[in-house]
Amino acid sequence: MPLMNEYTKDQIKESIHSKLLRHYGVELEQATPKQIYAAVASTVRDQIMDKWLFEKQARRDEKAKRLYYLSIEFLTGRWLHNNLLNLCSTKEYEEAFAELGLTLRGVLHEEPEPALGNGGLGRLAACFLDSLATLNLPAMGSTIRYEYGLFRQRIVDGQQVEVPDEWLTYGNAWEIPAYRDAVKVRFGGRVCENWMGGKHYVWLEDTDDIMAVPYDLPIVGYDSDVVDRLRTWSAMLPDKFNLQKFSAGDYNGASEENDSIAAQISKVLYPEDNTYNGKKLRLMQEYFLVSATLQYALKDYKRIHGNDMSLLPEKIAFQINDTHPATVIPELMRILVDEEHLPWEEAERITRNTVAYTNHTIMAEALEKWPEKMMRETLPRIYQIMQELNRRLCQKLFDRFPGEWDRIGHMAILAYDQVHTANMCIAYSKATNGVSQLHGDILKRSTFADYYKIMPEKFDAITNGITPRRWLMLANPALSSLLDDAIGTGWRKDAMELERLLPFADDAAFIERFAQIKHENKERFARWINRHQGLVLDPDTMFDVQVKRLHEYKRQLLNALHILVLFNRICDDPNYTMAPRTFIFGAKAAPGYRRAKEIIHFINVLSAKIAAHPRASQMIKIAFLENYNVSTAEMLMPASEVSEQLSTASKEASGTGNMKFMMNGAVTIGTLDGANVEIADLVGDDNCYIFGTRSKEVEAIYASGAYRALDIYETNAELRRALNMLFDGSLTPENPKMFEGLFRALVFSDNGGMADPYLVLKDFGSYQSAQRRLGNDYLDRNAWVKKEIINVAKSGVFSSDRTIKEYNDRIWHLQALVQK
Ligand code: 26Q
Repeated sequence: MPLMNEYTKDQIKESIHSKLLRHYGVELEQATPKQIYAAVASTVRDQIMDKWLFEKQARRDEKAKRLYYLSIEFLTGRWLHNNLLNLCSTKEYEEAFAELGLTLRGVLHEEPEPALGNGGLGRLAACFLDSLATLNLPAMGSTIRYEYGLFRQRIVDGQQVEVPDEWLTYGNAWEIPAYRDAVKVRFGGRVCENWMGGKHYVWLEDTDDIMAVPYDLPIVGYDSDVVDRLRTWSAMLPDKFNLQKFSAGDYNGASEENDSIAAQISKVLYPEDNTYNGKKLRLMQEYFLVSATLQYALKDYKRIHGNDMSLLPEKIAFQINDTHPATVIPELMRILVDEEHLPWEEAERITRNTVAYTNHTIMAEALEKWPEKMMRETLPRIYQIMQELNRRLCQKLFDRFPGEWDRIGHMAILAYDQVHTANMCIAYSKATNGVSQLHGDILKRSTFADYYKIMPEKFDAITNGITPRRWLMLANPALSSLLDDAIGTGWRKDAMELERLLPFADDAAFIERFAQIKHENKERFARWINRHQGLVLDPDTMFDVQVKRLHEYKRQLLNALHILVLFNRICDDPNYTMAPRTFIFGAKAAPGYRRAKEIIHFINVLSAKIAAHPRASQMIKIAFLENYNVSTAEMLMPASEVSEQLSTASKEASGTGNMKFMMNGAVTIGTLDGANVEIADLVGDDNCYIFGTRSKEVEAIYASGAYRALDIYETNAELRRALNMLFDGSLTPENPKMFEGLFRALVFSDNGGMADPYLVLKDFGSYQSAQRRLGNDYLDRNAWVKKEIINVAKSGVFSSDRTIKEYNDRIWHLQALVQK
């Protein structure tokens, strides 16, 4: 039973007026849009606070177990609309706004975009919090309060330009500082030890300390009792600088040098996605998050459960989102051994049973491996503990694999002068899970096969999910109310009820209404992108969409080359026709990822080339969306008809954009990779377009090296012609060789590696025929809409509520807090 905390329309109006007056000394008429937004947000915040209190009290009264979800990224998207929705108060606010002469849209627009994440991994964390709160489970998300989130992307002359993301300029209306939970995080220093009274004491001296100050963001569940929180830690200089160093005459060391790095810790989110960069500041960010979170978690534990640490696994779960917070393991050991004076074995038992690890990638370049030297210098005690963890692990490995040094080296925590964080996470946690069924299988049979052999019980796969609140109810209100009319409102709490839509896939009147809503959503998107970017899109063309981070393995290039081939056909054959299509791209490239930036440039050059061709531009348009982010996705998903999921099979651990498209009715064209495999199983061959090399074959190709892109280049004339255009000047006469690098990477093995490592050429033919089938099928409008309806009907399993229930049943075992 949700608590009674709804505000009436009149209370809302009254609150907005009085906040404007008291906070800013203005009447509504003089207030700026930002002030109005702030007054509204503050009103909603008041409304959240009684549930917030309930969570705190209930958790204490019931001595409930709590989850800490540690993630270096939380890509939450804007909060106001989501909070109104989850409080079930949208209608009252809309009515109040109408009487005040405001619009919901206008107020929502004033909220800055919180971009504290790169992409999939960070967005997943945000969907998980929504589901945790909705299911009334006690949980805290924990991350860094980056002053600058992911850069904003501008496209200038077809190329990406990065602009700093100053999202905190006007403050954050949702955050609640919790100064009394501020803690000190210690870096560097010397490890000291002593034996006294039969006990071993270890401590650090001369450390460089940084204060971690928490700011909490309320996470409102949908129609639920619980408000969870996302704790964001901000780095601050301790009020007194390092006195010892100061008195030893190291003035610079004491103030500027160390302090300047300290000041940077929560400054900016690293913009690399799926790549490890080996920077010391990144390691410091990770440990800063971990140490602050653990210190707080244990303080809270003691307050509720007392000083007996043995109960920890029953009262706390730490879920680590990829290896980025991996130092949870040695940090927990450090606290239990050095500060709580537990025997090593007992500390190890507690740690193993409290921590669980999710892996999000098999890409070698994304696996974190820290130089041992950097670890020793930055975190000397943590490094020592890693050595001991490693020693004990290797002993066991040696018993199991005597003499197999290569294998042991491969499984060790410390080897070849590097710290292998993934190995530590597997060996010293209670569970390692992949994020889709296929990804889980790959972890077992290849990436972590050796570990799977000796600890099979730890490995699992829990397929990712997305919250239907943000991705269907908030993003697509028109479809949501059509669903209510057809199958009742039960799907809003239990997404599996969407299956009840299946019979409507053959209902002519329903098909008509569904199609109309898709069209209106396309119009809405076209208006929106016109306002924001000046692009002109025709909603009567097919909207074919690929939006995600730019990465070679995601193969935006496959899509673009296919468009180039279509373009050439139109140019060659005056009678060539096709159903007009708008190809929509949105993607940010990591600033240092040259190849990815070239691909963005290429797409934009191609876009301009097509636009300049009188006949081609009637049939094809490429729209490159600037600064793709959560808010853009919310507008775009409901307007999409084709979802492009083209990753080289085995490379995309899951994908979650694929799920957002499906839930809004877009039909997938994709490889059998990540969660696409599950989408294809659910909807069947008639309702998606699968192409390309299967993951096992891809693995076999990588193992044997038996693939020659050049053969395909030589035999496929159409493709060859398109590829030649990358360097023959037909696209960029002013600089003919502009994209020669792209060309060479696809056809030649310049750096000793395999040419075309992501198999773009190999999969081209198969992609082309899937596209041909799709294009033909689209012409039968009713048959196409039926596919869209079936996609929506089958998307319920991708609700993150299902994902969270699986995590909870198999790993966390949290009890829901319910209002009695
Ligand atoms: C690591 C070290 C230093 C700097 C950056 C990083 C870093 C940052 C972000 C490494 C990886 C990431 C992001 C990874 C990511 O988003 N992975 C995606 O996770 C999704 C959720 O599970 C999956 O659906 C996607 O398949 C996967 O690519």
